[in-house]
Amino acid sequence: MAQFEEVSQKSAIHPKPVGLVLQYGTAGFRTNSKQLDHVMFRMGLLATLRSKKTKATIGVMVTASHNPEEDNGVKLVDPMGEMVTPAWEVYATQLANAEQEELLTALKDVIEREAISMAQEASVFVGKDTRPSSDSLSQAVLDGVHALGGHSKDYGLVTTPQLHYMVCCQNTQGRYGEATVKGYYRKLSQAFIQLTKNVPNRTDDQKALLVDGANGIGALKVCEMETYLKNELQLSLFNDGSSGKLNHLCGADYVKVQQRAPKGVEMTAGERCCSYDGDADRIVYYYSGSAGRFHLLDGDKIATLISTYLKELLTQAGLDLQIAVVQTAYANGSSTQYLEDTMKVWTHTLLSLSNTHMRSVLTSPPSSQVIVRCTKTGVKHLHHAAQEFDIGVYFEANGHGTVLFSKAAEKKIQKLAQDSNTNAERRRAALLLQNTVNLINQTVGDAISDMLLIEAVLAIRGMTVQQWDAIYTDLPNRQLKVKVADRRVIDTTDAERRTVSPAGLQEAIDSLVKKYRQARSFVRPSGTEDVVRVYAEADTQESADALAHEVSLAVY
Ligand code: 16G
Ligand code: ZN
Repeated sequence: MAQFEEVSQKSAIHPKPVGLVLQYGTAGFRTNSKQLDHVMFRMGLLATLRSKKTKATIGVMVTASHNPEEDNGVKLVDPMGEMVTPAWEVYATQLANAEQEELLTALKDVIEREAISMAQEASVFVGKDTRPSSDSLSQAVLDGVHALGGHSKDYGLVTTPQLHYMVCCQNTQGRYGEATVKGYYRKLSQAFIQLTKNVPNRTDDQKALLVDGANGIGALKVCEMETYLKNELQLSLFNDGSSGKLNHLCGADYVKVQQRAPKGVEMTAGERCCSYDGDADRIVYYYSGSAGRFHLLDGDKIATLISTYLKELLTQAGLDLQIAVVQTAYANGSSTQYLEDTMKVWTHTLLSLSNTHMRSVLTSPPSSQVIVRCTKTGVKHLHHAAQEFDIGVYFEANGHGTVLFSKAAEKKIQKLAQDSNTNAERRRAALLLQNTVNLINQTVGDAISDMLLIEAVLAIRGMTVQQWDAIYTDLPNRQLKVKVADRRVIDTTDAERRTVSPAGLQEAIDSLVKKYRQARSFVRPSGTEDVVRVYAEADTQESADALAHEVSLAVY
């Protein structure tokens, strides 16, 4: 077939280094950019097949997120803007690792197994981050798409969540928004302005935010967005890519892991600051406290802020929607405890404090608790778990997360917001909820959208960053990496909180943990690096450090 001849010819321009084996990991392929040309071409092919199979537009994002600038990577985006389904991750690995002369066989194998009609049209959206290698690598993706006769739209430089958004907009015929970068800015900024416009007396100080763009795509895109925000948010941008290196001593991952401010951000005491990662799908906040002490507000603090805000609005609106927070093993023990215990009390308090008029409109009292779930690391696991609830707030401690609303929940909110017979207080809460839905990028974690949401919540609740931080106090914690001969010998269970192999390891961890107060520790093989990760928390930093160290020795 002519189509396959074209694939043969073009694949010769993107040859695979003999013997090279790569894995579609937690978030796609990720390695030194020099090893990826053939992978990109082949992901162009696979995305085209996925598009034919789903009869929908598929996305391909060229990025290696928070990895060093020399690396690159690629991930596929499914029709609703979610990460590609696991069965196709297997195909991705098979296709990437087929030697040059086996490529057509591997391709035909996918076509056959998925019973794909090659006559079906295909459409693929492609985006890339700011790495020097991203230009030629995204071109290789496009070559792959065209070699199989697929249509492509090259969005060029976009954040990962922007590309996810475009795919979702396209496949929902615009119901989710317009599939353009401008459409994205318009939707989010309108929602933000609607949310904040009635907040009384917002001072310039309250509107000011320092942003560390990690010298990456997020810096570029937040700059483009600024005019749409009409001074309702005043950003001071650092690490904008004009001089520094991508993710080098800056960005969300650096700040979270090192627990210190990024290079180049000039912050004065009490100022709100945030950092994006290299493809702007993660965000963390921080500020400098008294005596210059660094305070981090990570994904757990973000989830707490957002879920308490949503819970409050649901109560005010009298909407009985179930709300859950999905975390991973990395969630700080204090955050889990706060959500499980304190929120229950808090909601009761709120109900008893509410005025009689408000109580009278509550047909049935909202369920009093926020449900807390723990899943394995990786956005796809959290996203999947969050889909089970009316409202699922998911965040990894590293700052990757978003909120999902079920279709039924969105409808209830919309109906109430439009109901002119509803009393003013309920309607106000429903309108705030509606704009909150519009502000959130539900396809995947989005640093820009999350930033706007956090800023809106702080404004609406009249909270300072210190007050937000004081909701609960993090347990001191430490993360370490351990190099081992083969990290795959470690097998985990219970959402990665316990090991089942090698034999004896969990018992060793258990007895070490017993030595410390409020302690917890776990180990897991990384899905993105050839290391084993160790996490420990305890009542003091010294104890957390000591425990992490002792557990890492047990891993050898
Ligand atoms: C990837 C994941 C992130 C996860 C991290 C864990 C996505 C989009 N990204 O970056 O969610 O926290 O991997 O890395 O899923 P690790 O397995 O090396 O600890
Ligand atoms: Zn990222």
